[in-house]
Amino acid sequence: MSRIRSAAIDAIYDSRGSPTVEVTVELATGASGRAGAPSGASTGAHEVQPFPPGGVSAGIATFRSRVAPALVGVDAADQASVDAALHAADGTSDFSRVGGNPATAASVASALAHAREAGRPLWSVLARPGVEGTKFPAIVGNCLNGGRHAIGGPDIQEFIAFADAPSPEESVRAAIAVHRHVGEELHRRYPTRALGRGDEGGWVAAIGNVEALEILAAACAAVRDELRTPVHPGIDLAASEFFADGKYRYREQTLDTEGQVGFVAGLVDRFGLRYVEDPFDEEAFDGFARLTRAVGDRALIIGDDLYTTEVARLERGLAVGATNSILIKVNQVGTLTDTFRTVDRARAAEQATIASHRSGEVPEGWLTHVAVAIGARGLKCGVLGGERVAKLNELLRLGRATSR
Ligand code: 2PG
Ligand code: MG
Repeated sequence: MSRIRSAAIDAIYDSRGSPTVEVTVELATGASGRAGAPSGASTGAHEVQPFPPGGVSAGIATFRSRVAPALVGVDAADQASVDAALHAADGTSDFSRVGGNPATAASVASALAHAREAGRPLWSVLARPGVEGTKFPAIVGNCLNGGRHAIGGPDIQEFIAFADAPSPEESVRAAIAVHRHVGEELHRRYPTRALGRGDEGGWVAAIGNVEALEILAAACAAVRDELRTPVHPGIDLAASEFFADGKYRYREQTLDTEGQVGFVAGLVDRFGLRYVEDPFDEEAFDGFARLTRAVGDRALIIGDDLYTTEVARLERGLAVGATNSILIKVNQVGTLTDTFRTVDRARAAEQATIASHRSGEVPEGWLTHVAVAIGARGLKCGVLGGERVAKLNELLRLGRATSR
């Protein structure tokens, strides 16, 4: 038994400088765990509410008055009970009274306290049936930012290095090398322009979508040669962000669904993309299915805003063959138990899972443990910036712990 003695909440800042919360859960035995919650910018319409209508301060007040008392006495070793207590204290279907971020922080902090008391790593107390923690995810590392995560960059939100080496060391090294190559090439092409970095630590440059892909694909090819390691280009289009009135509106072109299928399938073949996230609007299950039929044998087609880690939306996608992969973000649903319900369904349906950060992150490593616990195909956590490197470094530690 690991009964919760107290749960305390406080305001902290995320990597964008926006306020969020962290929760500290203390057990009767004295063991404790603390976790912060990240925040998205390109959020899916079907995510839970990150904070109640009054914002962070209202979330903190509600947590103190309603949630903390409800958690006292609950067994932290029983994650389902902890998360049921969070839902009961909230009482809404979208966590709009308590906030999905306070709920996420409490759910993870409780698991951390339990892991600490049990003397086990977090991933091992969370491991899904059949996951042994000896297979590590590929790194999904954002090297060039656009869309909502960058001012003045391309329309496509993320240009990604998908580093799929046998060991965490090699994957991390490759992702960092691609990021460096991209920066060097941007500087070589535009020597007099200032270069910046976006919300997720990738480069930002005033270039078009196709030029960004040319630079990314060349960087991946160079690193494959140099390090003899499998690293391939990928993108997160976050297409809902530039979809309006039934059309995909890029700066250079406007496409209907048919045109978008052809355009993205063409990019997969031209650049050898292995990773394609949210290539259509979040309600366009049919567009996803058409692309998956066309290129799903050679690229992961991933639903993020499409599914928002929600099992009912995943069922809709499975029914039509929308994707072969699903992005997993705990704060899209608010608790570990809700997350694992979706993960277990995805695994049963042989959908690959990608555990993901948010664009506004906290400098903590718990996401890496979630990735390992669910047997994720990928850990999407960016490349540079302390809050991104924290997750990569945690993966290095877990890799070393198993190879010892
Ligand atoms: C995404 C995420 C993270 P945000 O779209 O996948 O990369 O962005 O956290 O802004 O939703
Ligand atoms: Mg996304």
